[in-house]
Amino acid sequence: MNPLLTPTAEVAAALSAGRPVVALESTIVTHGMPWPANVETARAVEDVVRAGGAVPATIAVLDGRIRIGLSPDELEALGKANGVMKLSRADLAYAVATGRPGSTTVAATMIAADRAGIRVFATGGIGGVHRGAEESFDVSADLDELARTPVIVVAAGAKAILDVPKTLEVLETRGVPVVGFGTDEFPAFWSRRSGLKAPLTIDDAAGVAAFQRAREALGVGGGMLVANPVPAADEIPAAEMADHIAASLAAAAAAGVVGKAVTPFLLGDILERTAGRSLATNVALVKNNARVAAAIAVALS
Ligand code: PSU
Ligand code: MN
Repeated sequence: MNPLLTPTAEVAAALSAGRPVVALESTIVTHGMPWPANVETARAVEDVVRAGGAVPATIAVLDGRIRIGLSPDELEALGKANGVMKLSRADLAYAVATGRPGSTTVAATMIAADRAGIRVFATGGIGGVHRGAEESFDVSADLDELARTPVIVVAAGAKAILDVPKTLEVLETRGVPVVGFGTDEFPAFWSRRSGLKAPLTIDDAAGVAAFQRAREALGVGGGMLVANPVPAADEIPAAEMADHIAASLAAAAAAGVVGKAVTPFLLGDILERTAGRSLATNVALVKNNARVAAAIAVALS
C-alpha cells in the first residue's frame, strides 16, 4: 500500500483477503454535526456497516498519515477537536506534509479510498454547485472527484442547500453516472423528492455491482453516485425545508460566509432553524446510506 496510508489491522486484513470494506468520511464528524451527535453517529454508522457484513474504514489525516480506519478513541478525539482542517483534493497532501490534523470531505475520502483499494464509500450528501455559482463560482471539488476517481459513493443525493439542477448538469457533463437507488427521482438530502428525475435507476445492490463491473470492463473510469433517498419515516418534506434553506442562505450571505465555510455554516444554521430535526434526519440518512454501501461492497467482493 502507498506509504502515506496507514490502515488499521482490521482494515488491512480485510483488504488483503478481498473481504468487503466501506470507506466513511470524517468532515461530517468535524464540520457537519455538533458534538456529541457527531461521534455517536460515526460509531453507529460503523456498526451499520458491520451489520451489513463489511468492515468500516473511517478516513482522516492524523500525525502526517492518511489513516484508513480509526480507533474509537481517535474518533472521539477528532469529534471534540478544534482547528481540524477540512480537506479536499487541493490540500489533502498539505495536511500530510505539515502534520496538521485534517478531516476528509467526499473528494479527499474518495482519493484515500481509491489509493487503499476500497471501492465503496458512504456519506450523507455530496457537495455540488452552490446557488448563485454563476457569480461566486462555488462548485464543490466533489464533482470533479466523482468524474476522475473510481469509487462508488452512496449519498442521499446532493444537499438541498445547493442548486440541484445545476449539480446534475455538471455530473452529466463530467460523465458521472447518477443512479437513483430504488427510485426514479433524484433525492434532496433531507427530503425524498427534488422534483428532478434520477438519470438512471437501479433497484438493488447486485444491480449496482453489475453496472460497475460493466463500467470497469469498458474502461470508462471515474466514480459513480448512488443516490439513496432518506427513509420516509425520517424525511422532512421539501416544501417544509424550502423556507429554512432560503433563510439560511440569506443569513450566510449577510454574514459574508464564503469558500469552505459555506456548507458547515448552512448545515449548522438549518439545524437551529429546524430545532434539531434536520440533524435527526441527517443521522438517519447516513445510516441508511451505510446499509446500502455495505450491501454493494458485499455484492462486489
Ligand atoms: N454529508 C453530510 N454532512 C457533511 C458532508 C456530507 O451529511 O458535512 C460534507 C462532505 O464532506 C462534503 C462536504 O464533501 O460536506 C461538501 O463541502 P463543500 O461544499 O465545501 O465542497
Ligand atoms: Mn465550495
